Amino acid sequence: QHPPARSAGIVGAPFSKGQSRGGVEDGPERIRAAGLQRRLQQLGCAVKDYGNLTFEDMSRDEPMGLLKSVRAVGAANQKLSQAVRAAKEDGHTAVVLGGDHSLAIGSIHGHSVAVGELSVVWVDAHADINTPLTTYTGNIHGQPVSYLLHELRSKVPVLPNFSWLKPCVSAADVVFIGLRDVDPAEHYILKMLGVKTFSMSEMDQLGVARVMEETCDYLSARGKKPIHLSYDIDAIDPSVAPATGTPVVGGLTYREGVYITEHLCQTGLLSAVDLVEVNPLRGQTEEDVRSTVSTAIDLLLGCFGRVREGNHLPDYRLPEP
Ligand code: EXY
Ligand code: MN
Ligand code: MN
Ligand code: MN
Repeated sequence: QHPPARSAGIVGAPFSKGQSRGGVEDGPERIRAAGLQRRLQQLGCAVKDYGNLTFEDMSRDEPMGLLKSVRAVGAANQKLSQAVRAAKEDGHTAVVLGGDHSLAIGSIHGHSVAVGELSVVWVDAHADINTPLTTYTGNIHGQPVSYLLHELRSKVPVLPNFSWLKPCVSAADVVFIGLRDVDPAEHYILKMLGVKTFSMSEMDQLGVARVMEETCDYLSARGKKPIHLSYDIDAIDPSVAPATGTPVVGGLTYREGVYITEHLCQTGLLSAVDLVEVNPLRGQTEEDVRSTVSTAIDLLLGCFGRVREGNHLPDYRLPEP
């Protein structure tokens, strides 16, 4: 019924320079401290924790026009790309704990270097597809998709510390889920490229089960490629996951959020997962942080075979009286 639980290769990426709020670099430790490894192991999943990457401080990283921390983001993603590639080559399903969403640049790039063409499922309130020329915040966490798409190659300049990056994803291999805060230029790009999107309107109209059925049918029509799930915690409604830098009302319920991971796990194609934008400093209370982190853990467990009907290990035997 469900594919056998596999092994998770966890890479912590405490990186925050893709946006301007402190705290998101503490995401990986908070998620680990809430018991991620133990909970995965209880599912029968093997876990290799590669620890946290360390990112050098850039001595000179002046803004380029609006664009902030370009060199730091470029260098961090190059490092992450190599780490994700290594986790894939060790045979794991890669798990990248962010950190901000600019990390998807390196994560998806490293994944594709290791396994070739990918399908990408991007679960987010935002489309993160601004180019360096359309952004009006200058935050690179609002831009990673544009750096990765073949179709936008001529619209994205080669930036300092980004010369290693080659676009590696086709627009037709990407599905967005959860959109509800999309800039005009981003909307234009999505329409121009004909990208498949399920905004919160479609979620309301179709329900999560049909959204996931259509997502998988759409992606598999182009061949059963390994799936990269890039999950921004801000896709989930802020009432459930408030500790994040750019919360947007009207998000996924906890149940919708978890269902997405359960469904993708069942395809047997899930090959890497990013869980990003958990920012412990953005919670108003400790309960806000706990609820956000606990949701992040449940999303990751869903990716590795946890189902709500219950689970048991294959070698479980009833105790004899
Ligand atoms: N579209 C806005 C921007 O480009 O700055 C907001 C992006 C927020 C991105 C968060 C991580 O998903
Ligand atoms: Mn995002
Ligand atoms: Mn977002
Ligand atoms: Mn399906």
